[in-house]
Amino acid sequence: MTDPAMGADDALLIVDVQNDFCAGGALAVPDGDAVVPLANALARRFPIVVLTQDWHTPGHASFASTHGRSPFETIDLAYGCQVLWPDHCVMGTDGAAFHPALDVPNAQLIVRKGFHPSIDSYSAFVEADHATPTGLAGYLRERGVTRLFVAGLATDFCVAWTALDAAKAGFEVTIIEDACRAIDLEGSLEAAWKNLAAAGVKRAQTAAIGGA
Ligand code: VGL
Ligand code: ZN
Repeated sequence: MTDPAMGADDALLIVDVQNDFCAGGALAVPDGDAVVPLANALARRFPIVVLTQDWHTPGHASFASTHGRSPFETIDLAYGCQVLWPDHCVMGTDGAAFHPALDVPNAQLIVRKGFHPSIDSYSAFVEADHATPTGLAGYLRERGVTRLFVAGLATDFCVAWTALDAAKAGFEVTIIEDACRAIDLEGSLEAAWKNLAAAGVKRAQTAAIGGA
């Protein structure tokens, strides 16, 4: 199945293709680097391209070290259950920088998220308190976007939460499956696909996007 050519109301969102999620990074996603060439190629087919960056304060509430706990344990925070991660994507550090081979000169907006010290944000739309907006929905709406295509890292966390919130905000959402990689923590990938399907989020392959 080939998608119709991208139109003026189609946007690509490239999620968290940052050093800490790639090989050698603090929270390396298995095979995470593999999304880079796909993201680069996809970006050239879209009139509107947005990048996201996970962007935490030192001592962020999502870091295990902040609580004297071990990575991948969970903890109850004010807004609910939080997975505790190794320190990653600390604002301004090399780990928070985009992968050096990410080559998307036509990206028009970079959304940083997770910068409130006590709130995580997997989603590029609404922080983990389910209340604090990033402003991305308004930006996309003002630019006339109706269809949103999502690629990047990690499928089962930031990509999934972003896609779910995008669908909730009224966008028609497609995850470009081969341009994503997952962390897959205790069944999180399967659970994510289930939630995504229930929310009406579609799945596609890079080759079918934009009449490549
Ligand atoms: C992410 C865990 C923690 C992601 C970000 O980009 O999927 N995962 N912070
Ligand atoms: Zn994070």
